[in-house]
Amino acid sequence: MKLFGYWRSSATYRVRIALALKGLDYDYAPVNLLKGEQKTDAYRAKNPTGLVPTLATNDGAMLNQSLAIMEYLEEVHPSPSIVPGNAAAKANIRAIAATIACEAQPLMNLRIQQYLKNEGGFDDDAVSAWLNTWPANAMSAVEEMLSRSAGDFCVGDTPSMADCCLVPQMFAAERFGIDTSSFSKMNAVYERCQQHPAFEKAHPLNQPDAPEQ
Ligand SMILES: N[C@@H](CCC(=O)N[C@@H](CS)C(=O)NCC(=O)O)C(=O)O
Repeated sequence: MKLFGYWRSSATYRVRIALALKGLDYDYAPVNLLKGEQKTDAYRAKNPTGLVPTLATNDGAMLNQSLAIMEYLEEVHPSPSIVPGNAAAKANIRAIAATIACEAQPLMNLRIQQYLKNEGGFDDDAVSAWLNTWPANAMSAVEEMLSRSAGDFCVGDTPSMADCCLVPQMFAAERFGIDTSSFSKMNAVYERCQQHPAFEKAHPLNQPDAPEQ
């Protein structure tokens, strides 16, 4: 398998965690978002959204969308599971993952922040207010979801696809100055995940395209 991604991309980070939790090896092809490599025709031929990640599978498929890629990994390599438990637990895992991937992260993505600044006339304070409203609202919903489902991890005591989404979201929130101080459950899970070897392996700073400093 080959993963096309970027060290600091939260959607790529999700897939890296899933690959690491399942103990799967893969090649890595960096796509430099700051240089706009995601917008080239060559990359768009692999992923029409012009976003990372993309996973090229061993049997020639070119997969887009981090949630779909993680579901693919679960189908093809079911053990260890990243969607464990009974039907309700699985639904909770997918709901937390979707709330982060569909409701929070898209509203703080690079191209959205660039549009707010370049086309919308937002200064740094206005962008910060945006981030602390829209993505933060979705994160607040995740905090409530965790109060119903969390054990050591987002749902129960096993790391799952929900944690694959939560950790990159918390990392990005730190980076963009979203106030997470009231999200005690999310912070507890985030801290626990960071002690886990799979999450450590997937950390942005441990990727080959991360800058040395
Ligand atoms: N829904 C997509 C989101 C992908 C996404 O937003 N990727 C970001 C990095 S985390 C990206 O490629 N941004 C480049 C840009 O905005 O130009 C997924 O889950 O794969």
